[in-house]
Amino acid sequence: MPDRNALYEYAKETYAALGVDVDRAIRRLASVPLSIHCWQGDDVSGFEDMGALTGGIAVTGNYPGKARTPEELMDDFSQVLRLVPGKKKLNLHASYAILEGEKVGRDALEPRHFAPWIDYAREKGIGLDFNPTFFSHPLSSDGFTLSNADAGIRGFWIDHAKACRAIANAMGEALGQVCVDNLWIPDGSKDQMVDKVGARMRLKEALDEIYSIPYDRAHTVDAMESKLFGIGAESFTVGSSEFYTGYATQNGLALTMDIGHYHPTEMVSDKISAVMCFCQNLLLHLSRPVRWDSDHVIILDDEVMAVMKELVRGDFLARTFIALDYFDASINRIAAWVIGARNAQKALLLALLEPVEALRRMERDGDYTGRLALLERVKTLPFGIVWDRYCAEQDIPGEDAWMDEVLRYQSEELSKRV
Ligand code: RNT
Ligand code: ZN
Repeated sequence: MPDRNALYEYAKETYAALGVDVDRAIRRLASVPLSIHCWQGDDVSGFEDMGALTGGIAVTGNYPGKARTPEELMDDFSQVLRLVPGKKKLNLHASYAILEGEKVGRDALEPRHFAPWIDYAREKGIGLDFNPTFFSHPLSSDGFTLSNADAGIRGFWIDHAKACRAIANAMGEALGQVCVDNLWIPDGSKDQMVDKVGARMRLKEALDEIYSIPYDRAHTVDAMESKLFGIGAESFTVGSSEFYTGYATQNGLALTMDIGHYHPTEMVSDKISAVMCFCQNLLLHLSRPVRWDSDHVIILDDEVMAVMKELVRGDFLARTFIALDYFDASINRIAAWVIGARNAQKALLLALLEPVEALRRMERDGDYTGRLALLERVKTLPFGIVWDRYCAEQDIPGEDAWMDEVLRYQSEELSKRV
């Protein structure tokens, strides 16, 4: 068997013949941050003791070893950091505040309640992203938060969203890199809604109030995430795709697109080049809907690869935030994290290795036969060799080795959590 360097030289030459600079692709890959969600580690439980997960999302499975405390979640995430190459961020939800016995409502959260997370991120040399939590709470039990007809309940959630923006701003300032604050609300109705516009206008006014306070975009960027339906809210969703596309566009905010939040034949990859004509920033939630918005671990599938290709082909990387959003409790949670995070990076590497210039030229010249032939040829290029090299350069276990680390951690740590 040839040595690894010889293999890499072979891969480089193969790509170079198509006009692709592999070293450059690897350098670019290493510079793009991937936001990894904290909530895969504990099935979206958080640390507030609010009881069951609500808001129309669901985690299934009972694989042992779930993180029960901030310390355990930090330990588990540190393990993930060791097994995922590239630049990483930790994505937190407000429900992961570390209150140490203090009784604090979500409307009164402050940056200090996240100080241990900020210290953790600083120590690990990673950034943070943030999300207000509008679910799993008594005041969201009727299915409406920012669009609630009750002014008192609406006000509580407006205050929560404002508090979260201040926290995101503090995180960004403390770490010297932008902290994206992503707003998703579960608001919707199980059965037919008559006054749809009433709910949507209440949401619009709530957002106007929430975003009235300006923050430095170097510290925090505001994003909003639409959805098609939730469990128990199948007939109507207040924050629909059109609603937030309109709001984000009109107000210069970032739009969040979650791969699982559209009709099954709609593809986020097809939407990116359209919304980027109007939106300054895009936040992607990489997820995998199986039959419904089931939030399975992302695999290296057509849609994840197509999304990354769009970002590279359209030169949108600098305006896009890439985040993971899935939760599977039926398999080892560290592995779930690592598989998804590595797949996101693999998909991005594949996109960076695409001979875009050659493909563009063919398209411009009307050579659609050549374009199709090259798109198919690319699929059998020695991508795996480049990926292995990238992991080695980053000092991260390769495909043949990372699972051993997960199993070791499972037997030394996770198996003791009963
Ligand atoms: C819900 C949204 C949202 C959540 C997280 C936990 O459908 O996708 O992003 O998954 O906020
Ligand atoms: Zn999402």
